[in-house]
Amino acid sequence: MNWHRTFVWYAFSIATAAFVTTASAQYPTPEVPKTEPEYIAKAKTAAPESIVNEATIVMPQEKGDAKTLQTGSNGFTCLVTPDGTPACADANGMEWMKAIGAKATPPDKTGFIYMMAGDTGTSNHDPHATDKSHWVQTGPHVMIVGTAAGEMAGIYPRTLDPDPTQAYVMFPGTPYEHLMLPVHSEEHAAQ
Ligand SMILES: [Cu+2]
Repeated sequence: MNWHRTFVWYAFSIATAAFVTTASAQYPTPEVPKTEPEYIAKAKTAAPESIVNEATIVMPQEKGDAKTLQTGSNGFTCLVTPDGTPACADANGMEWMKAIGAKATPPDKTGFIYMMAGDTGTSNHDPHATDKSHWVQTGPHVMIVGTAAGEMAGIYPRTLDPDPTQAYVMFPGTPYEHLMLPVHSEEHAAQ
């Protein structure tokens, strides 16, 4: 996904009215379901059924806030990003995503995010890139973000052009570097 546009859109609490107007002109893409039942169904592909059934599901609205479509109890929030990637994040993961969107320093916390439907690709060298340089698209995966990811990143591949079928560091060397951990191979998916 394009992390800049994606997560600015989700920075509900800090988005200015002017920005939201700009963002909503570009997003969401047709990949984001328009109706609430379809949106919920797609958001639920982000994580195991037992997780999504107990998670909060939010749907961003035109004016920049989010409508809660399902109130959860397990601490996870599921959504469909504006480019169509289903994601479920814990509270720290949500804070981290909002920090990327705001181009702010991520909180000194460790978060976890499910993206078990895969993503739509991003520039790996800069979450705010507007081109497709060092483009990487990853299949079903989970992500460790924030403090612990920074500590762990030293033992994982840090190339700008990684093999996304293996664990790797996304956005290496930036404040937003995090671990991408594939969970489901294409071979298995085909079976
Ligand atoms: Cu991801």
